[in-house]
Amino acid sequence: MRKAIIFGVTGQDGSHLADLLLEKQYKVIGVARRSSVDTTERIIHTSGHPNFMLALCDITDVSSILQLLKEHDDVDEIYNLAAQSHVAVSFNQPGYTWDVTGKGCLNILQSMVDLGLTQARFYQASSSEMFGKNYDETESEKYQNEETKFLPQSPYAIAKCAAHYMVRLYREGYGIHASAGILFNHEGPRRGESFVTRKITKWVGDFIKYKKSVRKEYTLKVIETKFEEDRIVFECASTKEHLGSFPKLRLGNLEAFRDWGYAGDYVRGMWMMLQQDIPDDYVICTGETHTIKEFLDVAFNCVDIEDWSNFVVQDPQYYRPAEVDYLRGYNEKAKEKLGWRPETSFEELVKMMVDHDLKT
Ligand code: NAP
Ligand code: G4F
Repeated sequence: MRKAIIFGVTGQDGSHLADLLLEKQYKVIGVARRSSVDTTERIIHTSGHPNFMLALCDITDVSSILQLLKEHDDVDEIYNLAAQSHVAVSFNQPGYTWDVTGKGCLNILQSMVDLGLTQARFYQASSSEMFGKNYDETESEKYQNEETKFLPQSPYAIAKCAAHYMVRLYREGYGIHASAGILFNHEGPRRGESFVTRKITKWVGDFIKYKKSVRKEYTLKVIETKFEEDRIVFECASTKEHLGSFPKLRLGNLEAFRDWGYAGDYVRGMWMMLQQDIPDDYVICTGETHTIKEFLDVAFNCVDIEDWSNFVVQDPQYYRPAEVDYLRGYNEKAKEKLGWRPETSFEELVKMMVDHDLKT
């Protein structure tokens, strides 16, 4: 039975990857860090699985990595998905982001070398954020691929670049089978609630549930919707009695373009990279790009709201000191060499997330 270690198993991708590897009959060692609250919500369904084991380790603490790897020195595949992964947060906590997102990767790679774990294959979660402001251009399109130069725009992206170069160094310098997936944004119902896609779908779900609860409580009244500066107000059409209100959705820059795919599709790409004889770096993306405004269009359309402008407030607190304006990947290498392709369309992704947030 093949054995895999997943650093960051409690995160969105870690939980999808654990599902995939368990399906493939791996023994999975899922690594979580110590927390005062339960962080296993996304992997709760794996608890009790005979091939799944949870281990405690923090990637900023080399001794804890060494301990873990010594205990599992027969490991076949090591996936580093652990990170302080929020770009906006990285501007407020740059040093911490560096320690986790940048140095954490080095800590794992060097521990592999120190322990002589050269049989194990390594995956690093690199990011399209590394391209930052840069893209390549033909007459008809703008895109990023494996050859596009990095021009990072945040402490997060700079830490990811450092880790990415570290992977190449340990591959070439120490002969480790280390690959990096340059993944473009990927989302789904397990996405953290402060990333823009999930923030939108969660708000839509909560708003519709709230509206239904007002309707249920005031079944005999004709209800009118009024838009105030910060809130959506429900009142009785005839008496103007206040029946309830809901805060508007507060967002930052709505003009940025992102290449959004489904996380469940992307973890397949990670696994495929480690099945290759030769380690390498691959872009994983859909090849389509949409603005946040377009995401809003589709999400609000799912609940039959055609114009979202009255429901959204643009709030300067969500603007970043530096922005990544345009991300659109080119996935030919992954298609050709790995046989990977995305299976979920943009519209299917948004609908999947809205449907989930309407139910929960
Ligand atoms: P996520 O949901 O934020 O998950 C991050 C994981 O890292 C969580 O399990 C977190 O644990 C863990 N972690 C944080 N600090 C740690 C530490 N010091 N030691 C050990 N574990 C630690 O991120 P994701 O969306 O699944 O992304 C997975 C990886 O891919 C990240 O490295 C991210 O930067 C990268 N990436 C993501 C995307 C995307 O669009 N999702 C695109 C490109 C690259 P807690 O649960 O305790 O917080
Ligand atoms: O959803 P976001 O926070 O994702 P971002 O910054 O693109 O980063 C994500 O994808 C990267 C891959 O490219 C990963 F490496 C990284 O770990 C993370 O998963 O923001 C997307 C866009 C930005 O342009 C942001 O300025 O949405 C804009 N935005 C507008 N209003 C907002 C908001 N972002 C957030 N988080 N919250 C808002 O209210």
